[in-house]
Amino acid sequence: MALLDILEFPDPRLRTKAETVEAVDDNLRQIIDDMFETMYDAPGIGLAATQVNVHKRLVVIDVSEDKSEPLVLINPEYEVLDQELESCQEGCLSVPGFYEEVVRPRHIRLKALDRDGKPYELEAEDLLAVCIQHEIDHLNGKLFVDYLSPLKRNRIRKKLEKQHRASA
Ligand code: QAP
Ligand code: CO
Repeated sequence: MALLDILEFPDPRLRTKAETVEAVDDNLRQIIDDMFETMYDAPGIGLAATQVNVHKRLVVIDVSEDKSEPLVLINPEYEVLDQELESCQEGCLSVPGFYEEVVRPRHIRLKALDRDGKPYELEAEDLLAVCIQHEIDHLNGKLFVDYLSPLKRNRIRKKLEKQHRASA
């Protein structure tokens, strides 16, 4: 097991579109284990492979309070189940220290492969639904700050760039 480095906004590598996973093998399971360790260490509730500079369609999520509901999403897809929207305060391990309201559909159906490569489906609402959408955005090179006004996004970018310069 190993902790992985997390890319931070505005790193251009976060804009990479991830590739479909062709084989769910031990090599991929090693990355999955390292991603869970990295997410729990942070601590966070979701981490996409893009954030650790692995450009495969792979996400780990656990929205429980006690690390009891680990979810692996390989090649995930979702459909919106009803038109109801919900505003949720979102954060991101790639945008540390910033939290903003984002509006998204509140009820979705997810289809993905699990860590054995087996297909599954689940319906998700509220925090889990938001988290799934946030993480799948990462696989498409999209960040929650893209939903904010350019003014807010640029403020966040400048503050993070300043921190990155200070720690370099
Ligand atoms: C995505 O984000 C998410 O700024 C997962 O300093 C977040 O796990 C979806 C984190 C909220 C829905 C609602 C953020 C940790 C963790 C930070 C995370 C930080 C330390 C973010
Ligand atoms: Co994120």
